Parts: sequence; structure tokens; C-alpha cells
Amino acid sequence: MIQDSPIVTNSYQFVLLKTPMQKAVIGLVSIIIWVGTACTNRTGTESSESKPNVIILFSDQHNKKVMGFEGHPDVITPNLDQLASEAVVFDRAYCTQGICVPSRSSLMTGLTLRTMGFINNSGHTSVMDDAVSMASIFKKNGYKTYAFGKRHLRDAIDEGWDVKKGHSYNPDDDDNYVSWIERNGYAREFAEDWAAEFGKGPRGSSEFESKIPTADLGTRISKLPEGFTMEAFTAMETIKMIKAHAKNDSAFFCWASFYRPHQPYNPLPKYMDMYDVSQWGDGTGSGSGIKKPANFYEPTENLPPQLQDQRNGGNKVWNMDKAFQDEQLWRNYIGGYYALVTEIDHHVGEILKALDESGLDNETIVIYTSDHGDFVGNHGMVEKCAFGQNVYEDILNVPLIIKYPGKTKNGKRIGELVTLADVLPTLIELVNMEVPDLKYPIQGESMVDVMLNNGSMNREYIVSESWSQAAVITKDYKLGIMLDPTSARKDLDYRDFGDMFFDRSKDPLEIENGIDDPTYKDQIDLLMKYYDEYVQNTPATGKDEMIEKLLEK
Ligand SMILES: [Ca+2]
Repeated sequence: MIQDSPIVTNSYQFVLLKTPMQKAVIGLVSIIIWVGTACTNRTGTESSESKPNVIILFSDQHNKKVMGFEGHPDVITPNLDQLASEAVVFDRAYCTQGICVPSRSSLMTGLTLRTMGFINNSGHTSVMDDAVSMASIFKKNGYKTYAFGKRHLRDAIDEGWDVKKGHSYNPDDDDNYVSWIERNGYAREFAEDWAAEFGKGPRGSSEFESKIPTADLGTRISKLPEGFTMEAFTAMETIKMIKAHAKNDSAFFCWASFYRPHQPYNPLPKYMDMYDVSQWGDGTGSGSGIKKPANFYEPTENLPPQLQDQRNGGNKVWNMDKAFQDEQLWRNYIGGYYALVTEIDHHVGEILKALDESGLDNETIVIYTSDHGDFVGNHGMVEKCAFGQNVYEDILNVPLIIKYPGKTKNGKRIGELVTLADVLPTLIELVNMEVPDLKYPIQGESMVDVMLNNGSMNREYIVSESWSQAAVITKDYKLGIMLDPTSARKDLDYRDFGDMFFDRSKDPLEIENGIDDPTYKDQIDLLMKYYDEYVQNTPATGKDEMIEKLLEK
């Protein structure tokens, strides 16, 4: 939608006017003005064209390699495979930090952790109040906005939703999974799932005070009937919304956000039965037991200190020491993770089918992505252990599949380095949205030229960072710099372990730390220089504010 005077005050004013598509739209607007008729589109605003719907299918903790079309030996994902064949697939998409809230917030604002200032999932800074969310931008542009499932956002970053139905109990939401499962009479079954990690039922449930045992590696088969998981709730609400929009003809932006395959790992028997976890084998695709990860027995001393502690049994939910005595526990977790991905894949298929049956598939942009990955047994680790590292590919590399019917090239693989902060500027350009005055300009960059025109991001590197570790990622190399978390957070200081360096072209499993190898000195110096450049060019407004607050205490 091109307005008479676009209110664009950030760096995207150049991007917004430079692509052939934009020029074509401007040309079309000129023609319409020339014939003296401005048509009214289905959102009721004056425009030359009807806007596409946008749906972000999202999962939590989905390791990018764990999809069938990636050549995985085990996991079964026919619907994601089909979507990927009809879309562009980014092979080198990374989260800006390998943990929920900061990563999701980057997706929603296009900002970095450094600028927002989160410490892992917590903390509050003024940037979080002043940021403008993706949902708010869509809403201002005439879209009806929906969030179904896990948001895990805060302050202004969680604003802009017309309808929100979360996974957790929240009286401010229009509905939530915990209340819904209670109404349906399965509160106990869900509490047993939830307790695999937390030892009790969820907040807001009649089972909140119930003491229920945790489960080794957070893995327990669900007793919920099919159709009553958190994933089923997200899909059900999304499909209801799609069917309603098929009739009312207004544009929607929807974040359909699955909680899984995040722990607690509670697969339904239907999906678990697709994987033979009774023994290690050559993989489900070969008709045998699931395949053991190639770097499963990585020596403990290779891993950063927090991961070593978990390996040695320091985390009493995971009980990893026990799992190494009985590998059946590992197979249950790894197969359970695949089963959760397969359940999500089923719901993705149902949502795409609803778009198709409602006749909206050709006018809806579909994105599939996730906030970060999971080790899934790689490096002999469970979950993401994001408090002790922010370097491993299993955690930082995320799925990113984008389909714009009639525009994206089917099955195109893209090797450019991108981050989740690039999604918002991409959508702004794709949908041609007006951007309000932003106090903190978007730091990501549009991927449209790469997606539609064989363009380049012109990037030598990208950075993903936590308070403990910054990963500088180039085409072939990765440097994990252990940071000084300042005197404010001594507990996050892992500098004694030293930095980490991986030659990804020779060591894709990331088991040979080359930081002391003189062969790599020039490369390491270069990546260090890139990081200095990144720090200089990226305002640390939120992080500085957070440090000041912590030092005052
Ligand atoms: Ca997460």
C-alpha cells in the first residue's frame, strides 16, 4: 500500500523504494491516479492492490537439521517437506540469541539483544517499552492481528494483537490453553506432561499444587487424547480464524506459535510409535532404530563449563549422568523430540489445508521458523543449555522457510547469512507497509532482493550473542568469544574456559576447537575484528541500562 506521504523515518526509507516490485507498485498507483479512480481494497483503505495475508508458523526449539527435506535419517515431516518445495529455504538463518524471549523479541522488533538488553529471558529496560512490535505495525496497516499459542514476549513487544490466545494461563488473553484443557476435563493428563520438567501442574490449573515426579531428560509419553495438546490448540484456533477470514474478506496477520518441540518432551503415542527407539540403528528412513548422533560421545572437557556441569548430573531434571548409564533414556528423548516435530508437522499440514480449502492459499504469505534449536543428543547434550553457551549450530541455526505464492521460487535454497531480526524488514517490504516513527530503528535488513531477485545480503558475517558468549559467524568459520559479563553478573562469566573456534567447512559437527591452532590465527583475528566492528555499530542502549540497574543493587 503506497500512501501519498509515506511515514518512513528509519533506514528502510531507501529499501522501501528501491526494488522492482516497489517501483512496479508505484507505477501502478500512478496509473490509477491517472485514470482518476482510486479503488478501495478489502481492508477499507485506499490502495492500488489488495494486501496478502501473512501467517508465521512458529515452533519453539526446532533444530534446523531435524526436518525430512534436510536429509535427516529419522524425522518424518511430509508437510514441511512439501512447504519447502513450494517456498524459498534459508540454510544459514540464525537466531540473535539462543533463548526464547530475546530471540522472539528480535523477530518481532528487528532489534538485537544488545539494544534491547535482556539477560537471558528476564530483565526490563526502557527499550522494551519503546519498541514497536511486528503486530503493531501490521495493525496500523489495516491488518487484523492474531497470536495463538506461545508468545513469551513482554511490554510493548507483546502489543498490537487484536486476538491473543496463549499457551499459559493469562487473564488478559482472550483464552488460553490451560483454561481450555481444564474445561475439556484433561487438566490431570496435561499436568503429568508438564510435571516432566516442573514437578507440578501449570499455573492457573487445578493441578498447580499437585506434586508429580519429574522425568529423566524431561521425557514422558503424553496421556492426552489426540487433538488436546498445546499444539492442537494452536492449530485449532488458527484454522478457525482462517475459516472466518475466508468469509469476511479482510487481511490478517497471524502468529501460530507451537510450544513444542521444546521440553517437557511429551510425545503422543501415535507419533512416538513412528520411531523405533528400542535400539540404535541406521535411522527410521532405513526401517531400523533411530540413529545415534555422530558426536554423541564428545568428551565432556570439550564443552563449556555449564555444559560440563549438566553432563555430570548438575541438572536434576535432566539427570544426564544417569542417561549415560542407560542409553535407552537418550533414545526416548531423541525419538520423543522427533515425534513432537512430526506432530507439529501434522498441524502445519492441517493449517495449510485450511488455507487451501478456504481459497486463501494464493493470497497468503507463509513463513515457518523457530526461535532457536535443541541439541537432540548432539554433543551428548539435551535441551539448549543457553545459559552456558551461545555458539553451537544446533542451537543458533534455525529453520526459515518463506512462501509468497506466485513470487518466491519453488524449492530455492539460499545460503546467505541472515538472522531472525531480518524477518520484520522483509515483511515490511514484501507487504509494502508504512512504518511508524521508530525510536529504535530496525537493525535487521530486508531479504526480499535475495528471495525474489538473486540478490545478496552483502554480509561478511553475522553475530548472535548472549551475555556470556558472542558467536561471530561467517560462511566457513565461527568464533565463540567468551564475554566479560561485567561485575554485574559474575555467574555468567566463562572466560576461564577460553574462546572457541570452528572451521565449519572441515568440521560441521563442531568438535575440533581450533582456537589455539596457529593455522587459524589470521581467521580468528579477522572474526575478532568483525566483532569489534559489530559492537561499535550496534547501540547497547538496553544492555548499558541493564548493567547500570544491576550495579545499583
Ligand atoms: Ca524457545
